[in-house]
Amino acid sequence: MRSQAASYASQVDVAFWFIFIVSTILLTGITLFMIFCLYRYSKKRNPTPATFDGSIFLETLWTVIPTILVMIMFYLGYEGFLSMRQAPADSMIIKVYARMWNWRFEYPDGRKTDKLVVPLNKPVKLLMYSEDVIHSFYIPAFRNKEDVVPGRENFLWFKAIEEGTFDVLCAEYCGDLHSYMSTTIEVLKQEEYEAWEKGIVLEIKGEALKGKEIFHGKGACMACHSVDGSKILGPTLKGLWNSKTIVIQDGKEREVVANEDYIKEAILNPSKAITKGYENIPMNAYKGILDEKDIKALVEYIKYLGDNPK
Ligand SMILES: [Cu+2]
Repeated sequence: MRSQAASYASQVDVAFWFIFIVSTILLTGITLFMIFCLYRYSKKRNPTPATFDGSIFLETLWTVIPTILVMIMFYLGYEGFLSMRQAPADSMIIKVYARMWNWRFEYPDGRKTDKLVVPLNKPVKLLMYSEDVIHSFYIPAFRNKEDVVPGRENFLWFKAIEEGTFDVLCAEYCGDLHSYMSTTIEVLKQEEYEAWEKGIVLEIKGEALKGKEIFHGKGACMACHSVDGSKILGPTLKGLWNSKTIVIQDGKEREVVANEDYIKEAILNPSKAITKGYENIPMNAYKGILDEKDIKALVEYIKYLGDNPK
């Protein structure tokens, strides 16, 4: 049997095989019985027709047995359905964008990829959007499938329990190149996943990379500023580049554009203007700690965080 690579895949298979086997037995049994009756009770063999009265026993039998079978099918199906529609609260969120004729994935830190990479044994919730027509996100090895409908958000969650690379398909005919609308999902061990995550982030080069090192190293900027959009002591640096921000300067609100000059000033003279909504926690003044070159590198890093990958 194909691999059951998601936590609920075996439930789907149990329901499928139960229904398939019961249907096969019934189809075969009824067909054989019909053929037997045609032969055994033909007019040739039975010139005088017989009459029958109802049989309580038979009527009960063919009411009760199918009812039990159908209830078992319902139970197996409903159980599987519940597991598939209840995403654990700690699921990692990945956004999926479908369009004619490809899939794009967006990770919590803003990275975008065209194949899905997920950690092993971790619940992942996909929030899915279509940019044009109806598509259907389908991972056969995971036994899941969900329509992606324009104008509304759909979700699908899974916990991958098997390492490897599996096919991702579109299961809704969506135009000429529908059959090319496929990609893969790669399930990696936690450590490998983290390495992959860093690998992509490390695609930054040159000055921006130097800036990143200063950010984590002698600048210790990460103590107060996040790069993933979360709010800690100071404003996040994600998306800061060239954005408009309200600051409080000399007791008055002022709108600034976070360009090179503003960022330089904010590093060297941090208390001069405070971003609205944040406390004036005296940031280290970096005069004398960071030189002109370091600051230039930090600006490059912030630039990188702003427009890549977005
Ligand atoms: Cu499609």
